[in-house]
Amino acid sequence: MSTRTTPEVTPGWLSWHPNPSKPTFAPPAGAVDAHCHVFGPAARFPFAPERKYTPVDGGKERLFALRDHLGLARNVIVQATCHGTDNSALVDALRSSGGLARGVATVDSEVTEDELERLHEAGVRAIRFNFVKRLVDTVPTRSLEVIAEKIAPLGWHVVVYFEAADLPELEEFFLSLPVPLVIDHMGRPDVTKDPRGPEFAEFLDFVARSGAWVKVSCPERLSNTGPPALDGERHAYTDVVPFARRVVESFPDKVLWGTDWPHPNLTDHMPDDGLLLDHVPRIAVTAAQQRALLVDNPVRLYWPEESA
Ligand code: 0GY
Repeated sequence: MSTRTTPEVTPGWLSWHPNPSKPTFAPPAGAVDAHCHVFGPAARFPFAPERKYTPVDGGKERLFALRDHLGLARNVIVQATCHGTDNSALVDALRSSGGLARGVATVDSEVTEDELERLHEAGVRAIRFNFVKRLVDTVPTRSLEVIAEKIAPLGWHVVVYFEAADLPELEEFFLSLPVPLVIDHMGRPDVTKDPRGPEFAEFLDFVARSGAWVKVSCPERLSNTGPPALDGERHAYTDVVPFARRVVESFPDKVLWGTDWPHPNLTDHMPDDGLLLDHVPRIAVTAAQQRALLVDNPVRLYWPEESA
């Protein structure tokens, strides 16, 4: 008999939207949700003891049902900090996806070649380095360098998550990495600032210098104006639009998009995932931009064998 108990969810935690709307935007065939997570279920895949939050379960079945509901074809599942370096839930989801999901794992510097091979075989193509202090304890730079050196021969990349204010001190380290770089959520800009002002210009300059890929994701996390106040109005998170549009216009072949389902650590509202998809044609305004953002770019990065 199992002795596992279900841990108590973080007080105030908002669960995923129970009934997302159908988007009015029809994504192009083969569209990829390139940033989403699986949480547990905790009874089968316990959360890490060192985690900073305990979410409501958000398992693979629900994720794959959302993919189909939104008219998307594939997922890139990113290891969430609540699972630490235990990638079991991620690997289980990848293996159950019938090839429709690839993954971004978290490992420590002791990871063996055999373990990396096992992850590769399951569909992992990247490692995530997280620098957001409310989510993780600091990992020494040398350990991250060791990980980057170990994954380079596999052709993997590193996904980085950081707060905008921390980019100046991280830049040199990022530029020294021997693998491609993918930046989560546009480097978390302060969207009360001018999208053409010096702060965002510095970010765009870093992207140009580093050749990084950028996820134009998480308007719900970055927005101060929030979702629409009126039922039926589908134009949400308007303050984030000019930032994301600028990234898409500047780097059309290096942008990625994702839902961020099940949306960890949101305290004021839970987004309707259908609305999030309706955000896409506002930030990628031409059919060519939409196809690059949703299909060609993520396939090049996560299913490179198909674009060879
Ligand atoms: C995201 C954002 C967050 C959390 C995590 O792994 C995580 O716990 O990424 C956040 O709290 O901003 O990408 O899901």
